[in-house]
Amino acid sequence: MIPVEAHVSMNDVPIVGLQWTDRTWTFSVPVGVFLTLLERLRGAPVRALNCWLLLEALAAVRVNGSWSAKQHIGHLVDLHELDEQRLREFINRAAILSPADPTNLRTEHAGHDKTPTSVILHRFRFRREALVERMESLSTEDVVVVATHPRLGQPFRLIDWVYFIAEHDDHHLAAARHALRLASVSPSTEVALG
Ligand code: NI
Repeated sequence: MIPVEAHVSMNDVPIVGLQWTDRTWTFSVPVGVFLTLLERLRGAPVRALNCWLLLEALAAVRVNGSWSAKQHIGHLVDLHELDEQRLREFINRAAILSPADPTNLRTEHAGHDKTPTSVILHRFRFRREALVERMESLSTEDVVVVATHPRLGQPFRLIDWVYFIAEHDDHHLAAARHALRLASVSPSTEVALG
């Protein structure tokens, strides 16, 4: 059992979310969990919807210049083309995958904050379903094909990349929830809500 003192002191230290690019990776998922990972990818838009059962206006609020909840989910939509491209690269046995834009310019200029949440969610679900459908038809041989991730400089299997996407989804879902929480207590929210 955890001593009470330890429990109290743990409560005193808030958990700060790690920056995505600060994460380090050990890839070891067995091929047999591929379909489990596809369920995570398929379920991300539904979990994003669950995240948004709050005021629409809160979802567009940016606190201290950080991304709004809409931008976090819109970012997952923006990455769809890169995901499709990387899937093709794995299938075509490319040595190295296409890089992501580290500045996320597309998300910065996409206008997600002015787009209704229902539209962002529809785009996310539609595109994600298409990606998962393609992945469902892969063979065991495809799932273990290796390519190098350009930013990590680390070779990984297609199944490791799918795990990477699932973790990236969760990273932004958690960040969207955090942005909503910040928006709900921020003085600037009153302005946003008019
Ligand atoms: Ni990201």
